[in-house]
Amino acid sequence: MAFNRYRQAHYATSAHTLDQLPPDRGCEVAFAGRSNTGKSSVINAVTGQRRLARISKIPGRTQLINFFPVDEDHRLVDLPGYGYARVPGKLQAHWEQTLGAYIQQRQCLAGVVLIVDIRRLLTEYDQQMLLCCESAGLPVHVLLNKSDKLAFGARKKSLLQVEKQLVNSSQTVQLFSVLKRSGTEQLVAVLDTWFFRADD
Ligand SMILES: Nc1nc2c(ncn2[C@@H]2O[C@H](COP(=O)(O)OP(=O)(O)OP(=O)(O)O)[C@@H](O)[C@H]2O)c(=O)[nH]1
Ligand SMILES: [Mg+2]
Repeated sequence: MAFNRYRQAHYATSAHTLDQLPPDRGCEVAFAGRSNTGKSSVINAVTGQRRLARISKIPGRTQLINFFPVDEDHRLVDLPGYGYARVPGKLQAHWEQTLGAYIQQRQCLAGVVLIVDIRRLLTEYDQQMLLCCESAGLPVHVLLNKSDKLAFGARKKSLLQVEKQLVNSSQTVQLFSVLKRSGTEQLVAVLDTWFFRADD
């Protein structure tokens, strides 16, 4: 197995508002997506740590922006899920605004991993996220997570369908399953490109 530096990740801090973010230095990759698609589970899978990010069967578990430094200059960021109807309206609006502003303003953000449930494909919110990232000049890598829930043929079909919905050539997509532990190496390769391309 290829070297995975993300195993060194640890929890550092959380933010509820933009003024609580750590200094805008170094390089960051954010994990975004609807509630309950598996953002926190993917962070645990890629870091090989079962309890680094908190996961839950109940949507809306991650309610803060959580920062996981890999080293002094590189951080993974677990974002609260969007589009969960049962989160009170005021809180939902707060997060929609905060996430939008984070993506547009954060200078050290190098890319966004957008996690979707393969059974739902891209929702309207996800499509807005693709456009938001495009206007911020950020690459997006879409994970079709929970691919264990579909048979081989249906998985391929979903992959082709989402490929067609991407809005530019810096947006890519792959199949992923936390449960089956599949897709991690491909994801690590994308993270390495975003984080370390400039250093090589
Ligand atoms: N079958 C299956 N279940 C998964 C997979 N990934 C995550 N889950 C389950 O999906 C549920 C939600 O996972 P989380 O990682 O908490 O999702 P999240 O996107 O961080 O959710 P919020 O923080 O609430 O937005 C949990 O019950 C996970 O065990 C997967 O690949 N396959
Ligand atoms: Mg979460």
